[in-house]
Amino acid sequence: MSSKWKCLVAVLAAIVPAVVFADYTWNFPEPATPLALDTLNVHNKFMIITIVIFTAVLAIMLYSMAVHRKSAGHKSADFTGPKNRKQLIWTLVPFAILLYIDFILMGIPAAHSIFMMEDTKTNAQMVLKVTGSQWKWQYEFIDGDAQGIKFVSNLTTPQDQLYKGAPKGEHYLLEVDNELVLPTNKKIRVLLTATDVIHNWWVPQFGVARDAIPGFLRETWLEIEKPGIYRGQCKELCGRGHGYMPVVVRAVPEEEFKTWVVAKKEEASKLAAAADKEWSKDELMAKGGEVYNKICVVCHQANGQGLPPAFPALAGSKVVNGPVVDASGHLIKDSHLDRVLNGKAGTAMQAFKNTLSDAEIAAVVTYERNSFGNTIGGIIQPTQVAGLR
Ligand SMILES: [Cu+2]
Repeated sequence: MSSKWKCLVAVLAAIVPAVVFADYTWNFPEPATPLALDTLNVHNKFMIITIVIFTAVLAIMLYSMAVHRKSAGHKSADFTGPKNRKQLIWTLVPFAILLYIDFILMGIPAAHSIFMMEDTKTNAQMVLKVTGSQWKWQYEFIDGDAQGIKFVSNLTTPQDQLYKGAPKGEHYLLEVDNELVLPTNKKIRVLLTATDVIHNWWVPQFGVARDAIPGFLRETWLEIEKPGIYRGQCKELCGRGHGYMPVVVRAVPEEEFKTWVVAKKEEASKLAAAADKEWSKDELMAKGGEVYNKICVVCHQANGQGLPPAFPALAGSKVVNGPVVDASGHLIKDSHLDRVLNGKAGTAMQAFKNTLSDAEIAAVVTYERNSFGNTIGGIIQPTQVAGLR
């Protein structure tokens, strides 16, 4: 072997094992649904086919270039035009091979995957509605025992880790307060929409990533085969907090799911009862701080200074320090409470009336009016919010 070839072999010997035994994270995560498995198989099959074609074509090219080179005495052929039989065959045979590979070897499995993806209804046993909004996911069970369960899932990664350089936790940016709990081995039809901009509900292990578009209802489906915690993210750039709206799904066996449904319903009725009682200022401030640090802090910042001009400061704000109801008890337009309930059109300030409870809204408004140096002093009761919605 010439020294050039020896050198080439040595380089390949160094690279190949590194590629073969590369870290698993270079590959797809372990599929957890039939859909993910099917698309993974399609991917693997395509990779093999393209590697074979690439190797064969490259080998023929390199061989021809090396063996039939000019310096070895070869001359270029001068035949041309469609009437040359040899040239016609040289063109049509590879064309036929590629046609076969594209339509049969690759086309059939790809079509199978696509039909499978689109078939959200056959044997579906449950319907889940997922709504994306800046920057959180809302889940709602539409039918069955879990019907009526509706909650918002917010990022829980602490502010210190996000902004102050504290060491990152194991599930940095992939952790939430309310995980979506789903039963295993059940076909779940998932309806997707959004309230503001386009988001995308993506869990890699489910093989599912579908845009959630405002004004449209789109669908996909899941059938999770193994209990466990599955993490994903929004996959459509949706604004400043795009990286702060993870998806966390806890898949549990049917029985455990039923227990969760009962507990979640109890929690909801407790929340409803809490909205009816009179809250003390301390209770409102405590709850309000919790809500603020989960939801408002992304834009308005922990110190209430905001990030002007897009995200105005709450500290010293005219709106926050102004009245919320007029003399006859009606909600004042563009007041603090109106902004929180109904949002402000044309800005990132969204309406929270559908995603926060009366108690949460009363608490967070009270908190903002009595924090960051704001000293308006008054408190807002959940019952008052209920009446002004
Ligand atoms: Cu996003």
